[in-house]
Amino acid sequence: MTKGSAPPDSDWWKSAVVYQIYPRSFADSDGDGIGDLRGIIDHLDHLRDLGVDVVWLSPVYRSPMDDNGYDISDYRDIDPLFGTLADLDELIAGLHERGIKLVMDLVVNHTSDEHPWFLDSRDPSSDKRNWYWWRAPRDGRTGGEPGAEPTNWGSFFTGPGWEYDERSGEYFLHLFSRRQPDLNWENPEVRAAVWDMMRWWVDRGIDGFRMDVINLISKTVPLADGPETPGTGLSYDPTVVTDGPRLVEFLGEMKREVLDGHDLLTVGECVAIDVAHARTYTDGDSGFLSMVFHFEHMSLDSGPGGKFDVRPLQLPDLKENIRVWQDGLATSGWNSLYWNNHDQPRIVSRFGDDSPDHRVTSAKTLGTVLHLLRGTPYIYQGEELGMTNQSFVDRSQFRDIESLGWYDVAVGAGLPPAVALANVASRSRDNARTPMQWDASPNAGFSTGDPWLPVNANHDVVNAAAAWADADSVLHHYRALISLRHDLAVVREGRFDLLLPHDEHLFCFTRTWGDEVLLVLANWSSGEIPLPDGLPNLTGASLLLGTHVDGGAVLRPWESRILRLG
Ligand code: ISL
Repeated sequence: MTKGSAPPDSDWWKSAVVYQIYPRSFADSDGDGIGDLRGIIDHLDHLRDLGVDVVWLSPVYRSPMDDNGYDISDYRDIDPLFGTLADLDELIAGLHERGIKLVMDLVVNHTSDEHPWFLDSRDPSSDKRNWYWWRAPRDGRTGGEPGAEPTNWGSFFTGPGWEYDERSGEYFLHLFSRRQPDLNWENPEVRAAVWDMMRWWVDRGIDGFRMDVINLISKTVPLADGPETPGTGLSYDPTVVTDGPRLVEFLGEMKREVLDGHDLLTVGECVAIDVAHARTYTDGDSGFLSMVFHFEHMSLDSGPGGKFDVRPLQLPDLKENIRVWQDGLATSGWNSLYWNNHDQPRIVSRFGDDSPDHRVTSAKTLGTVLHLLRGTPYIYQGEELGMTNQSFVDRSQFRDIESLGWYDVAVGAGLPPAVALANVASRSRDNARTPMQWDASPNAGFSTGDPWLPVNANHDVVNAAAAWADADSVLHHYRALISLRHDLAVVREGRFDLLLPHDEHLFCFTRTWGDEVLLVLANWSSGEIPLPDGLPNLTGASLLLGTHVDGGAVLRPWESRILRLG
């Protein structure tokens, strides 16, 4: 293979592949049923052998765990469930020894309601009062009554985004759970405290930040009602709270105060962001972040009722969305590429076919399409094994605050429980959070105790030990995809051109770099599809990687091929 030109050292993340670890569900070293840092340390060779360059670690900070650690009560300590700061230092060293960098989750739109800042802020005379969003009840209304909230904003976890505090007779804002009060970024003391904390982590040796819901930090002042979502009495329109008027200023300040002078990977999770905003935030000269996570491709299989309003994906919609982002960030800015994370159901069950006949091939083909795009690919733990959704049959099996909240509101509003259950089962974040499947033993090698979320029953077949031993596994395919990115400039940098945009079964595109052209052919269906007219001439093409070795004029179910054109 030709070794292509590498990006400048400061842009090292442009040739990187990131692996996300959700610590609660990765590996449990002490038998309490919950994953921990020592569990991760025990499995570093899995990451090295897979070939990833970076680990993004979901929150391990001190937390009451109302939202599994996305509610932080101490930014500078590790929760005892996960271990200690010494364990974290050992993890950083163990990763660095293997040439892998560490990106930490930065959750600063909100804290836990047990953070000392918020505990102080509850006192109306405290100098921390203005660190959060405290507001009087709506004019003429009595605090605590339905509808007395200062604005009609809904929480992302359903229900009002305000909680009444009797002590002062005022409400505080929480765009997520009532135990996740939003910080008031208008206050310069808040920003200074966050910069200080970020510098502390950079000095500890980390290599970047994944910034939780970072485009929510600037709110439009004065806070005002948004358009009501029919039938709810609340506004669930995310654009009311995203990309606020001072966001660019705050990110610029963060860049000057913390990021400049360090070659960090920064990825901002941005709710409801479009490609134009993404370009502004990630432009190499005038931007602030390496890349953002957007949600557009994750909402194409939902109806107007939101993520639990489940609809089938139309492949042309997905291809068009990917084209818009590939083209939109082609000359300025940079894409992140993901199918999965700790908030999304498993991609092989969602966009692929997780039946025994097609699970392996469809997981490989989904990986092929994603990893052959231009941008930085993210692999979520277990994706490299083709892990599937859990089969949930009862409300009692869910642990996720968002899933439980949505189910209860939907059933309360009259949706038949069986329908609500089916919808929540297909989209629940718990699908991503079942324990990592290491081997075929009773708890999949995840824990010797009772796992906090049941292990998927298919771990006897779907597990890392089996995958390492099988040259045709999803895992080995992912390894090969990662190597292609490392080895080929055309994979990292090449221009993207979508082919056959309206085809309902085929996802085909080329990547071009100088005179080198790669053609990706992917059958996105469980049936056979003949190769249609309109593809480039395949004479002299060579197969770089495929789900099958023997090419022909028909693509078999979920077959994909990466071809170098002659
Ligand atoms: O899961 C979601 C989208 O399908 C959202 O509701 C999600 O909460 C949103 O994308 C923001 O996510 C991030 O912030 C949340 C936390 O619960 C998520 O785990 C995190 O990724 C609040 O910190």
